[in-house]
Parts: sequence; structure tokens; C-alpha cells
Amino acid sequence: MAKLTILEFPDPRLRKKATPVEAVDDRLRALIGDMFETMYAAPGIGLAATQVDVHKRLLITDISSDKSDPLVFINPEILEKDGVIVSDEGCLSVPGYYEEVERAEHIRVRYLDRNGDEKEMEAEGLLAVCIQHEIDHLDGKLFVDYISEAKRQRIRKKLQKERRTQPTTKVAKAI
Ligand code: GNR
Ligand code: NI
Repeated sequence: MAKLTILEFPDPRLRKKATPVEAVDDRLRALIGDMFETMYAAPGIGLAATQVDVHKRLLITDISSDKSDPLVFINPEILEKDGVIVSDEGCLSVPGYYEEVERAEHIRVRYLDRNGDEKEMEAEGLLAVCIQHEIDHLDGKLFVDYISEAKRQRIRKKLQKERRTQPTTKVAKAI
């Protein structure tokens, strides 16, 4: 297993639209293993393949506090949405920023599991929010797209500045 690099806003690769997974095989399962390692290390409650620069329709979640509920969704499709929930969202690709986002409170989703079997499940609350957040990633969308242009630009500038100064700081420390 290997920890993968998570792309960060405003990396243009986060804007790519992912294409359907064609084969649920051992190569895909190896990627899924690496994605769980990456998500748990972050730590996060969800991760979309897009975030690790793989533009296939695959996402994982685990909203438990003890890594006890790993879920894999391949080629996910939301069949039904109900109700409204507003929650503070964060994103491993937008580190350090949290904003209120409105989502469906309850969803029904169809997907393939890690064995390639077709499944349907209902999700509500945090899991529903997380699945919608991850499917957005597969469509090249980020939670900051739901906030004002001004706020988004402020976050973009701060993250770009951090990335410009961080490597220099590391080098300076190493010397
Ligand atoms: O770890 C994460 N927490 C989170 C909190 C509220 C709403 C969505 C999320 S998903 C996020 C991990 C992530 O960036 N997945 O793409
Ligand atoms: Ni995210």
C-alpha cells in the first residue's frame, strides 16, 4: 500500500470530469487500498479518485471515528434526493477552510461495490453530505464553488501564497 498525494485547490486537475470505471479488477482494488491509506492518514471522512489525480468515477468514505465503516462507491449515481441539510464542510483539497454548504439531507445511491456487484443504499445526514461532496469531486466541482466569488478568491490566494512560501521554509529549516 502507498499513501498518495492529494491535489489542492486551485490545481486545474481538480476540475477534470471523471469517466466511468470499466473494470472492477485487482488494479482498481489496489488503488482503493491506497486511497483508504491516504484518507485515514489525512485524516478525512471521504476521498474521491479525482483528488489523487485518477479521473475515474470512484469514491470512498468512512464517517466512523474508529475506521470501522469503510465504504466504496464505484460509478455512483444519485437516484433520489430529499430534504435540505446545511453543514460546515471542509475538504482535504482545500486544507484549513470550512464553509456552510446546503445539500440534500437524504439520498438514494446506486453504485458498484469493490467486487463489482451493483448495490443501492440510502444515506442521510453526514454520510449523505459526504457522498454528495465526493460525487461533486468526480464532476470537477469543489465546495468552494457554492460560496461567494470573493470568499473563493481569498481562499485561493491564501493557499497559493502558502504553497509559494512553504517549500522555502522547509529548505531554510533543512540548512
Ligand atoms: O474529511 C472531510 N470532511 C468533510 C466534512 C464535511 C463535509 C464533507 C467532508 S469530506 C472531507 C474529505 C474530502 O475532502 N473529501 O473529498
Ligand atoms: Ni473534498
